[in-house]
Amino acid sequence: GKEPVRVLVTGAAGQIGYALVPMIARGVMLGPDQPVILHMLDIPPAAEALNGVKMELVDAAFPLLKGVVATTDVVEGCTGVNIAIMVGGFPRKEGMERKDVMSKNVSIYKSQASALEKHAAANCKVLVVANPANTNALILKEFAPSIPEKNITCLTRLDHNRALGQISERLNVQVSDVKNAIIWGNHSSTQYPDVNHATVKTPSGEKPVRELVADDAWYENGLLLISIILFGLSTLKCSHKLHGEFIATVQQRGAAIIKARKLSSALSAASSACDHIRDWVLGTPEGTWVSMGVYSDGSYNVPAGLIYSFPVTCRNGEWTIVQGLSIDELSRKKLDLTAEELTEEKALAYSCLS
Ligand code: NAX
Repeated sequence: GKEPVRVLVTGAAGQIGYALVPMIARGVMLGPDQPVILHMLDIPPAAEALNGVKMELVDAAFPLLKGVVATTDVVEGCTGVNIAIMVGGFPRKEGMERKDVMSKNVSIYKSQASALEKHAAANCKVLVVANPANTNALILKEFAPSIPEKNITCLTRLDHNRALGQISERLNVQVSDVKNAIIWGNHSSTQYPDVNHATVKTPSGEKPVRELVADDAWYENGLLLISIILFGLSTLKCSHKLHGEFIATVQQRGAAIIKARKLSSALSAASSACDHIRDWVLGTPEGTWVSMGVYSDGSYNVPAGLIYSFPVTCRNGEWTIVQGLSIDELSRKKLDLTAEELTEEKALAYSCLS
């Protein structure tokens, strides 16, 4: 059989951790023939809860799970890991200044970066989930200079999947027939969910959405047009709800979940983290791209040196930014706006270092 892969989950006693570790142990992340050893890291106040999660992992008797390391020691947690999913962080609490939250997370990510740099396996792949995800990933990159920058990413796949889900719901098609949405920029409310290049599989073949809509400003009201073209006038009765709702719905979805559940997204975040790593390691299907927060090289005139979400394809364990997509004027503004926010976050993070 294959050698086990060591997967670190930080914040493993939290609610995303609780949803994520069984998915990893079942092979959802790395495939049904890939044994895993789970490293679960949390902080001392959560040690007892963490041990409870470990007990449940043992009780679930997962055939692929070859070992569990549950620890509050960063070095022990990071030693030998091939994949690191960074879910632990300092949450923003009521009335806290942005700078104070940033400062806490900067110090967490700075020290965990050093531990990963010294103790992780060579070529360890890192996914940062904890907010502010893009900037935490940037700090991690800065303080782990020997880890290739291509190996440090942040999660925007949840937003990407939310976009696919919204298109599917509104157009009444299977989510598996929708692809190539894009999340640009920050995992925050300035993110730009872009469906200009998305396609839907229909009985008469795959339809690039732009081909179906002549109007360049289709995005604001495009879903209405598309739904009428693809699915007939019967969709008209709910059509007023489609108008301009898409971007806001995707951007505000996290808040809507909190309102409904009184807790933030957990199962969808965990599932999307598995999608992110699975596609990164095992590759994206031909003709499909996904969104990942990656170190910007200046593609699409996004400032280099930010962790920014782009459309990517993956092959042989490496992501590549999809090039050459047309960016209209509305999109350009939105790409720039979210880049500006990330530039400000970066400055704030650096000011916390000094
Ligand atoms: P929880 O508060 O349930 O869990 C966080 C866990 O991290 C806790 O067990 C805590 O003890 C631990 N922790 C804190 N500091 C740590 C440290 N220095 N080392 C190791 N562990 C540490 O939060 P949960 O709902 O699981 O969310 C986790 C993070 O994901 C949050 O930062 C949240 O904002 C972020 N999210 C990011 C998403 C994304 O798409 N990028 C979506 C979901 C989620 O909101």
